[in-house]
Formats: sequence, structure tokens, C-alpha cells
Amino acid sequence: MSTRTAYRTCPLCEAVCGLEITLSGRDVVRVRGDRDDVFSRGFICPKGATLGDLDQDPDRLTGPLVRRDGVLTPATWDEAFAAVEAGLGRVAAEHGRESVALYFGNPNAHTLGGGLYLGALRKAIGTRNVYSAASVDQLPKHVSAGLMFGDPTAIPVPDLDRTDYLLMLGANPVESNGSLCTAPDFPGRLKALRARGGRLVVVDPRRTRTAALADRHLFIRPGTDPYLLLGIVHTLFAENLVAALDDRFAGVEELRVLAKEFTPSAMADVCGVPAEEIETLARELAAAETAVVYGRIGTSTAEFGTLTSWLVDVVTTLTGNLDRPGGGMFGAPPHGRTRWRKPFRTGRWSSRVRGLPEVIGELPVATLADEIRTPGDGQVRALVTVAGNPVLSTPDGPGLDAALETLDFMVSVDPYLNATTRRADVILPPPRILEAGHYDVALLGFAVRRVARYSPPVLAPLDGRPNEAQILAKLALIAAGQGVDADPALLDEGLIGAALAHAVADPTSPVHGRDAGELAAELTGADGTERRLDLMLRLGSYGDAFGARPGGLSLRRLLDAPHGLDLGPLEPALDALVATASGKVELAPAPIVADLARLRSGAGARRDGFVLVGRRNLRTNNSWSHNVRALAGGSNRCTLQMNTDDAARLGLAAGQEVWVRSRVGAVATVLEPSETIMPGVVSLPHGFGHGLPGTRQRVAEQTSGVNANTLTDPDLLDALSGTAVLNGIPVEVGAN
Ligand SMILES: Nc1nc2c(c(=O)[nH]1)N[C@H]1C(S)=C(S)[C@@H](COP(=O)(O)OP(=O)(O)OC[C@H]3O[C@@H](n4cnc5c(=O)[nH]c(N)nc54)[C@H](O)[C@@H]3O)O[C@H]1N2
Ligand SMILES: Nc1nc2c(c(=O)[nH]1)N[C@H]1C(S)=C(S)[C@@H](COP(=O)(O)OP(=O)(O)OC[C@H]3O[C@@H](n4cnc5c(=O)[nH]c(N)nc54)[C@H](O)[C@@H]3O)O[C@H]1N2
Ligand code: SF4
Ligand SMILES: [Mo]
Repeated sequence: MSTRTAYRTCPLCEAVCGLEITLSGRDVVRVRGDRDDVFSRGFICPKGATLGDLDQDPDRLTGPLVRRDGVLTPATWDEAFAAVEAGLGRVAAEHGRESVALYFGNPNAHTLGGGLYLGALRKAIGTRNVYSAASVDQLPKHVSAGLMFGDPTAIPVPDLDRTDYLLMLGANPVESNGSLCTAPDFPGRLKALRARGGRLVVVDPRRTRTAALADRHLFIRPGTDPYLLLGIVHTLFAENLVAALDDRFAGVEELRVLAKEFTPSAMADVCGVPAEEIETLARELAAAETAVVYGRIGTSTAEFGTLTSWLVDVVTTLTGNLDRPGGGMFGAPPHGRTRWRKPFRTGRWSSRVRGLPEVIGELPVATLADEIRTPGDGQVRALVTVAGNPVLSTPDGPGLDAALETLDFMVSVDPYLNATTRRADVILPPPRILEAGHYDVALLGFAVRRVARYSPPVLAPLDGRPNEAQILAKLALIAAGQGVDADPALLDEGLIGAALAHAVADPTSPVHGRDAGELAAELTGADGTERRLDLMLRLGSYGDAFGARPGGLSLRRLLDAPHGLDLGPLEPALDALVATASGKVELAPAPIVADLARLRSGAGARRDGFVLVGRRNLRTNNSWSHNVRALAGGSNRCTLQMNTDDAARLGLAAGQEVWVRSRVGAVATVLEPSETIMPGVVSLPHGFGHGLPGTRQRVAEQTSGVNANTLTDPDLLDALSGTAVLNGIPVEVGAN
């Protein structure tokens, strides 16, 4: 059979590589990096190269499942949507809307459905019980950005391609390919940084593959990054290295006073980085032509996640590197950035059981099980999960698993029958990856260049099954009481109409005063989702504004550019973006300054025994890539890494079975002594622990490995953001 080639963005990680996919009929026969892609220029990793295996995995569900007499049974789409209407309707009628909870998982950041329909779903369900993977990930960064810049989405991105000095903490982009910094071929960009004479310093309790690329690697005790960064801030002030900051910045004097007590020698004691190193880092950051600090998951899902996220941007700012080329810059999504209008604050409501504050409209997923288990008014009785696997990805996963079993109703939008979805009453699987269009609504705003790229569906869906966007639209319509027969396009047209009505009435809009109906008629696209995307692109900062800016972006222009459009490097954007009450960048926001008390009180608490951290492997993607045979094995194993000297001291040998115990649970796993991990620290990857009864992932089931979140503790949270502490868990280790 003849073959054809399609170009498409990889939906698996934040690097958004352009792929060249060769198909024979509906079969993927080869995937390569697209050499003509304007952003990734041919880069690809093993996950992208096996996208065909994932897409055609025989364990992917091809139609809905509905629980009948206790058993998940194949059903038609009509039957499945009717079961959702009945199930959600019953719970909401009996217990109120608050009794329905939502959990949105990570792949929502990589699908058009997740990008464009979760808002409507949430609104239609009308509950405050909203949870997501953000509270086991980047939520601290949203809080620090909200408090500093007034906009929780205004997260500075390291300008990788132009910086002279990069201080990286708690990230391993050679394996993860980067996060909150969308940069295909992150490893190549780091090599280029060094090749042009720049410097890379990596701070990590493990000597990672990224550390191996660096000029220097520094071990740090898990959870103590804010001490290191405060030592740097102290030195910057003490040695007069702080850059001249204009009146767009508030709080510099307050920082100077605050930092006094955090001397490098006191900080070295806590974090394990020598005082001279802390001082050297401060001097180097200040002396570099341009410099930037970048912190990721190891600093975020930690005891002081928000404080660390704040300090990362404080050091970038104090050294004069915020919002300038080579420093920390703000992304510029081609579909435009929605200006944050309300003054940012957290705690607009609180969780019922533990009283944990709301953050950007959600509650900490670490308390979802409490909300399900604890009787009373507002108890969660039903759950909707979209692209999430919280049983493997959130603290005390087994506890959550048991709680899910007690729900009155659960519906999951997910292609797999896995640890979480096996508890559902209805599973609605999205079709094959290649059957939906792709545009990175969430990620292009964190890209290191201004790029735009849309991939239309490569394959038509079989037998009229809905794509993910249509599934989510349908759920929203059902929750809004429109019934199972409502056409998903209704939702799109309603949203388009509302957005256009707003735009034509807005004096600052380039379409002010025009006729909304006429503009709607001009939109192109094969379906409502594409029409909405066209609208966003045309009204975005680079859009054609429906003819007002000829040559500007539109869906059609992106369709004509399958390798993407490069709009150039990032440009300063701070002035248009700051949305604090004062109109200035707040370098010492009150809630953060108050949390320093918690940090001071922790300073003496030196822990004996081991602390647990996580790790990622290039050939994994959280919990759901283990069903691809080509990616299993090799270094991709669920072992407990422990420093070689620690292992010798305990008389433990490589390959030996050991137990690991925390306050919450225990697992048995295999020991991997290693010189690359700091003494006193052990590491276990997350995402393993497949093969629970009732799941269907036949390859993953055969991989040995345990659920690392058996050990993580739902009571340990970063106070300001409610984010779970997944790195720095006290554990004991021993042999049977
Ligand atoms: N101990 C520990 N735990 C961690 C972490 C850690 O470092 N250590 N990391 C945390 C982080 S950063 C994250 S982001 C979370 C992730 O937490 P989750 O998002 O809850 O988990 P994932 O493993 O990403 O599971 C994704 C789910 O989406 C499904 N899926 C895949 N593609 C699609 C799609 O296109 N549509 C739909 N509807 N479903 C899809 C998969 O089958 C799977 O069920 O895990 C967190 N958990
Ligand atoms: N191959 C692959 N790529 C992925 C994923 C995947 O599962 N596999 N997941 C994706 C997701 S959801 C995300 S959020 C990103 C995450 O992307 P990264 O943040 O780059 O994630 P990791 O590779 O887990 O790197 C975190 C590092 O933090 C270190 N660390 C642990 N505790 C501490 C600490 O207290 N301080 C410091 N300084 N370091 C610490 C760990 O040793 C580890 O090397 O990756 C994404 N990309
Ligand atoms: S690095 Fe990420 S985006 Fe690129 S091919 Fe690999 S998984 Fe896909
Ligand atoms: Mo993540």
C-alpha cells in the first residue's frame, strides 16, 4: 500500500516537538523528528518515536464502558452519555452540586479538549470541588507569580537561547525535556549555551544527566532550596551586587532587611551547599552579562514550594535579569494572553474537611480522599476525572483508591482502564491521538520563542465516534441540563457568540464596533473546535483581527504552515502584564513574607534517617506510557536509588529487595546503589504500580514496580499553595 506523510506536534511532553509521521492506510509505519519544524528542527526522543505504538495500542479502549451489575461492559455512546446524565443527575439532585467533584490530569495541558472545554464543563457542573494535577505539580509557581506580578499565569521563562548563565534547581530536562519552559531539544540548547561561553550550574540531590552537562553540580538536601536562595539574596545585598531597579519594582528595601539573618554560613548548615559556593553563585549571577534562575518539580512539590518559586524570580530580578533578553522573560502565546483583571488572592473558599484554601479556583488534590470519606453536608459523592490517574499520581494513592470505591458515581474520560478508571461507572475514551486536531493552548505561553503551529486531524474518526473536545462539550451540555441529544456544536457557537459580542463592545479591541454576526460568519474550521481556535488566533496579539491587521494569524495561515511559524524571540512584556493592586512588581508580598516564619522554624530541624525524592526517565511519561513495550526496560526501572556508602553501611547490595516505609505506607522494591545520589537521600520514580485487579494494560502489568505515592503523605503540603510534598519525605529503609 502506498504511504503518506503527516506533520504533527507531539502531544506527550512540554517540548512540543514537530513530528513527521508516515502512514500506510491508518497504520503508523514510522515517526521521525520533522527537520523542517521551525521550533524543534528534527529533534525527537524515544517517546515521540514510538507515538505510533501508543496510538495503536490494542489496550486503548475503542468505545465506552458502562458498569452493569458491577462489571464494566461495552456500551454505545448514547447509552454511556445517558448513564452519565442519570448518574450525575441523581447525585446532584440528592446531595447538591457541591457533592460532584472534578479531577483534571496532566494530559489536559496537551489536548485541545483540555485546553478549550474544561472551563465550560466546570461551569456547567457548578461545584467548588475542583482538583487537578497542578496541586501535585506547578501550583506554587502560580501563587508566587500571582503575588509578585498579579497574574498567576505570568511565570517567567528562562531565555535559554540567549542567556549567559543558568542556575537550575530541581529540574532534569535531559530526561524530562523541560517544564514551564517549552523548548524542544532542551539538551541541545544547554550544550549551545555552554558552547557560546555561557555557564550552567545544576542544584540537585542527584547527579543527573543534566548535571553531567553542567559546569558545576551541587548536591542539596531535599526541600532546602529556599535556604540556598536566601543565602544568595543575602550575599547580593551584603556585597552591593543588587542591580539598580526602577520604580516598577516594590519591596527591595524590605527584602534587604529580610535577608539580613539568612547568612550563607547559616544557610549552608541547613541545605548542605557550602557557604563559599553560595557566595560564588551570588557573585557569578551578578557578574554575568545576562543570567536567570530556573526551578522546577524538585523545588515545587516540596515543603516550601511557593517560597522557593518566589525566590527563583527574586534572584533573577535582583540581578537585573527580569524581562530582558537572556534573563527571565514572559511567554507570548500566539492566541493571546488573557489579562488577569481581578487582584490575585488565594483562599476565596476553603476545603470542607481540612479548611485548606482555594488556589486559582481549585483545592489540593491531597485532600480529595478526605472530602469523599468524611460524611456531612457537602460530602463528595460523585467524581468526574478527565485525563487523570490520581491513584498513581497523588499522595496516599492507595487511600484515594479505597475512597473512590465508595463513591455513588464516577465517570472518567480516559483511553485506558487503569488504576483510577477501574473505579469508574462510565469510561468515555477519546479516539486515537491522530484523530483529533492539536494546538498547544497551555504550553505555547511558556515557550522560549514565539511560535505558532496547528496540526489538523491526521485520520478521520471511525464510525462517527466523538473526539475528546466533543466528549467534553457533551458532558458540559448534559451537566447544564441540555440533555443527551444536545449537539456539541451548540456549546461552541454559544462561546463564539459571547466572545465576539464582548470583543465588538470593547473599545480597545481591533474589531470594536463591528458586527458580531458577520465576524462569526467569517470564521473557518472543520468543526466548532477549529472555529473557536480560529477566533482566538485572529483576536490574539498577532492575529489578523478579521482583516484589520492584514497578514496576521488565523487558522488558515497555520494550516498553510505545517512546520509551524516562527515569530521570533521573546520580547520584554512586563509593563503590559503587571496586574498587582499597586501596579508594581511586588518583590516582598505579605503572604510570602509571613511564610518565612515557617521556614525559620524549620531551620533547626535536621532530619536523621533517609528522605525520599522522585525521578523521571526519558522513556516514561508519568503513569501512562508503561504500556508501550519499546519503552520498557533498560534504565527505565522502578528501583530505589541509594548512595553507595549508605548501602554499604546498611549491608545492602545491588538488586536486593528492600522495604521502604514512611508515616503513611510501605513498599518493597529493588535496591540500586549509586554514586550519583547524595548520602541520606533515596529516590523512587512515580507512575509505576500497575496491574491492580480490573485494569487492562497488558504490557504495563508485566513491568515490576510499585506506586511511589504509597509513601507520600497527604498531610505534608506547601502551606501557601496546598501543593503536595512529593520530594523530601522522611522514610526508613531496610532488608527483610
Ligand atoms: N511521587 C510523585 N508523584 C507525582 C510526581 C512526582 O514527581 N512524584 N509528579 C506529579 C506530576 S508533575 C504530575 S503532572 C502528575 C500527573 O498526574 P495525573 O495527570 O493524574 O497522571 P498521569 O500519570 O499523567 O495520567 C494521565 C491519565 O490521562 C490518560 N490520558 C492520556 N492521554 C489522554 C488524552 O489524550 N485524553 C484523555 N482524556 N486522557 C488521556 C492516561 O490514560 C492516564 O490515565 O503526577 C504527579 N505525581
Ligand atoms: N520522560 C519524561 N518526561 C516528562 C515526564 C515524565 O514522566 N517522563 N513528566 C512531565 C511532567 S508532568 C513534568 S511536571 C515535568 C517535570 O520536569 P522536571 O522538573 O525536569 O522533572 P524531573 O526530571 O523529575 O526532575 C526533578 C529533579 O529534582 C530533583 N529534586 C528532588 N528533590 C529536590 C529538592 O529538594 N531540591 C532540588 N534542587 N532538586 C530536587 C530530582 O532529583 C530530579 O532530578 O516533566 C515532564 N516530562
Ligand atoms: S521530547 Fe517530548 S515532545 Fe519531543 S518527541 Fe519526546 S515526548 Fe515528544
Ligand atoms: Mo507535571
